[in-house]
Amino acid sequence: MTKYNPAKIEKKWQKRWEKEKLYETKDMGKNFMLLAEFPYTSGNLHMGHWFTYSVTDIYGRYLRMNGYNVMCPIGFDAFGLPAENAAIKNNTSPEKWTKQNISRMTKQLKSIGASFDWPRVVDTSDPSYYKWTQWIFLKLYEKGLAYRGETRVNWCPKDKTVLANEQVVDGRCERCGTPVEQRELTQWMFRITAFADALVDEIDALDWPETAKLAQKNWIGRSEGAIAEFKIDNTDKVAEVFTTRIDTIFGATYIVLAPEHPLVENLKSKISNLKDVEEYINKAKRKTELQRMSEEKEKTGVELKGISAINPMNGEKISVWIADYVLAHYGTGAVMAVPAHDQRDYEFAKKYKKYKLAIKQVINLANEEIGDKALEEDGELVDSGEFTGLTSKDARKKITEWLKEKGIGNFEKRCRLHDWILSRQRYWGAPIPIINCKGCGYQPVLAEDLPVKLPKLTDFLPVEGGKSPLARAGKWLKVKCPNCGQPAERETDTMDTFVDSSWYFMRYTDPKNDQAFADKEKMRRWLPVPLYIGGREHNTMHLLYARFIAKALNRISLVEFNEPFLSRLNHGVIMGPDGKRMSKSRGNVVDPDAEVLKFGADTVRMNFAFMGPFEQDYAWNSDSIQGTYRFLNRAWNFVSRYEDKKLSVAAGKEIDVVINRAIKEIGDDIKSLKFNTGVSGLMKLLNSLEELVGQDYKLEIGNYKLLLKLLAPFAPHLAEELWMKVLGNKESIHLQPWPEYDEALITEAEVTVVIQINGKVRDLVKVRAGLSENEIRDVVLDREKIKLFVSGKKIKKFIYVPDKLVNIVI
Ligand code: ANZ
Ligand code: ZN
Repeated sequence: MTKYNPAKIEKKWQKRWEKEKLYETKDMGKNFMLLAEFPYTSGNLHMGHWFTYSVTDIYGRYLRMNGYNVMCPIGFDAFGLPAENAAIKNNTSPEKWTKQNISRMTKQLKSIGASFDWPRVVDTSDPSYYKWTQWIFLKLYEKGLAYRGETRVNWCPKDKTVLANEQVVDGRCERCGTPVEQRELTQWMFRITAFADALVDEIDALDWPETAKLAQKNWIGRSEGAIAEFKIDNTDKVAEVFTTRIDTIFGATYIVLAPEHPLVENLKSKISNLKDVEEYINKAKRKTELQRMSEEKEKTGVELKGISAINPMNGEKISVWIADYVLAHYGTGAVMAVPAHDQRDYEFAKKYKKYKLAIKQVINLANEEIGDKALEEDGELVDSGEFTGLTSKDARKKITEWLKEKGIGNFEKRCRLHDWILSRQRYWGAPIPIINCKGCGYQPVLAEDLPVKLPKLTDFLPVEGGKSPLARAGKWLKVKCPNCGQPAERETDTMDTFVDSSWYFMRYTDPKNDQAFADKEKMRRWLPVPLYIGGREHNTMHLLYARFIAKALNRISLVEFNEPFLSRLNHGVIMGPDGKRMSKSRGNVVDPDAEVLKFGADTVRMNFAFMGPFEQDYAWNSDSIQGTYRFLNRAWNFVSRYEDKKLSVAAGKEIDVVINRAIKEIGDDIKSLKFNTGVSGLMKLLNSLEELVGQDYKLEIGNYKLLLKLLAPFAPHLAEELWMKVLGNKESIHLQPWPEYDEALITEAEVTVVIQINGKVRDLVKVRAGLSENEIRDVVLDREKIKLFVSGKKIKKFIYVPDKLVNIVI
């Protein structure tokens, strides 16, 4: 018997599988694209990548054994700032840096032993890929879904580029930590707001974690309300406000405008404290949106003296202010302030007490009075003229109708979502395929002239005035206008890398196509993606952008699906052994390559599966990996001994029960993505088999084969080696079907348990009969639906009627 030596067998099988094209997918079959987020080309695979790809691969192998034509694609998200920064620092080119990283990461990815379909690999920085990123941009441009517009942007003065809101962390650039400034710039944008309703309404039908759905809804921030006009006294001007609480309008005791609101400019001649006002405006302009929205921050503002507005409901004259907590680009950039019922307005009115901003209660709530907080809930209207006595809900409808009749208001929906700014003033991205002609304006590059290739440069520092380094590429820059033939210039902005990654999964279906971004028939066979696995940090941007691009392409009939990812699984984060996020500065980074050298890829893969539910975060634990390694050694020795003993005669019923139950349980676990219990199942199975053999039972070869098949998705190299070399098979274990089980041998009944929260039925769950209270508690609290209700709340009581009902009191 030989000793288990992963170093010897793993490389061998990886090479052989690749040579025999074991995981190269054909288009026909029961197709299943098992998508895991592709890596950014940072140069190194870290624990998070290993976690994602090894666990995803377990599922992929299981599906393949169950008759699916599984595609496990892989690629590289290869454009982006770090390449450029590294190039500047190390005096090389972003291209070289990226290509080196790709080749290093390819080696690392291969060492996982995952069933990646390598010939389908995509590299978003390759001209054969970004040609189609550019083509998609042009299609959207043609339909008015890409446009150029003036916008206030976050600007990093060090990286000299525009940042998305999400790339600003605590007012600083996510990448380099420099405080972010605000600038007005003309930028290329995608009209994602045109799809806001669809993006909200169509997410419910998807099989996604509720947390991800909620994150997108909050991000889009749709709210339904009304607009109303407040006349500015002694002028022909009006301030139009957007409110979700028009029922409180009788309590509106002043108006607040965003500092950038055009009315301020228009009313200048009437403002008596103009100097103070202008000073305030200048200060506000330097803050980011997030700083301005911050709830904790003390509210500041300044009154526009000499100006007053008129409350349209009761004719009262009220003062007009500007304050930076009112955002210029949300709603109408103006709010009616109701200090009695809005906390921000309340704090503001208290702060500027000396101006006597009245706090006028117009909503009654049973037994509640305004103390040191506004009364924000719905209630019954008081002091509200003819609307007194209505509920808030009825009043919102009636008051809006009243305003509408008078022509000074209407129902209105607004979204917090802004259009997607895709311009980046950087080099290492897909050039925006536009030509700027003095006579004809912005002209699209002709489709036959795509790709607009990145020119070779030596200097990647941004050009003064915030222009992309491409502004330095003299020769590349000068082209003829495709419309009039006169000398013109290329656009020098490149695209946000989120554009590249918004469609990469489509390219996997047809990665070499040079006539289309992907063939329609091929997309029909593979898309939409049935399961997408990735990190929860992508709940909003990447996932939202990909949904938008799918919807936009669908609207222009380029794809047939309207949602790209039918289900989504968010994996957890692997922390350092100290339970903190792994980082070089903390010195708690565990390098997966080193672990592979010590234990082999099979152990590392299996250990990830074993750590716990895929969705949760874990601290790296070296005991657990030792344990997994010992288990694989035992499995190796157990099967290896088969040859020594030459066992032959059939085993008794006891073995059949053990094995049939294992097939079902391990299969069910993998199918429902509960990989950790799958591994425990395997451990249990091996224990039982070892015991039985210890009691002098004899196993037939079929039992050994079975054990290996169940092990194959988790430890593919070990299983293959034993399958071929010890049990003497000729065809790869990874092409074998998943074993079937005999239902009759697994007699344990299943029951359906009703789950209630505070007495209301919220969910049902099928479980094995006879679970204990602790067992059912784990099952119940792990359910997405239940988590939504329970998370952050205290469980007062957990009532269990065995096999029938659970009631959680919170
Ligand atoms: C009066 C009012 C009374 C309000 C009340 C709330 C409570 P969401 O739900 O997020 O859409 N608002 C409107 N435009 C704003 C802007 N540009 N910047 C900051 N705040 C703005 O919030 C809508 C509410 O946010 C609106 O309803 C308005 O305040 C404020 F008892 O109007 B409300
Ligand atoms: Zn022209």
